Amino acid sequence: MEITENINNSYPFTLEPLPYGYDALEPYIDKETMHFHHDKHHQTYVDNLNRLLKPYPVYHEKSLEDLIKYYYVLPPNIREGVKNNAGGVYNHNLFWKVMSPAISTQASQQPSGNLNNAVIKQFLTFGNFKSDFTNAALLRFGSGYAWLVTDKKGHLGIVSTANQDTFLHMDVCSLLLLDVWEHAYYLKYQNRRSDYISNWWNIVNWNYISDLYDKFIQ
Ligand code: MN3
Repeated sequence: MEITENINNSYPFTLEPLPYGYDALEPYIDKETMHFHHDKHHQTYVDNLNRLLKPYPVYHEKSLEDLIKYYYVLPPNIREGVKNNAGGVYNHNLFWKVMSPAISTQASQQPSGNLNNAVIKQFLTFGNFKSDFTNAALLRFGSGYAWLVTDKKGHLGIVSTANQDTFLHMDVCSLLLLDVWEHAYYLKYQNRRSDYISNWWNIVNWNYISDLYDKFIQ
């Protein structure tokens, strides 16, 4: 399923703007971190991807998703670079969307509808789910992400990936992801990844994620 709503989804790729202001996720993620994370790190993935593809017009029509899924057909000298940088573009496009400014109403603090039912069925409580996801994020060695994914039948899975790997080669939909690269939290939290994670739950956009789930399951 194509869940990246990039208006320019082939070469030259452009940086998707944040769907909210740089300070919108305060106090959980600070404005300075968002500027660095989006304007520098995310932008660098976009720039590197364009630089690698520039000499190869034959790949200029390929979508971001296809470049990631079929990276192995690319020339060997750009193969790894395209996989990593296209993954970086794709994952950050997803990451901004799963967050939203903190809202104090109880309803927005957890999933709703079908997704809520699936969480309860598989994890018994929302608290268990949060704790499993938190562990996946904490135990990710080095850089990477924690994910909540679903298959077409609506079965949920919590997993973690290294670097900028994606789930595009599998028949699952990524619902929720948490960036645990140090660049995502170091300015505010330094080495305290666990504080970053526990604060991050306040800004998860459950309305968006519950909607994604409904669209993907059959
Ligand atoms: Mn990042």
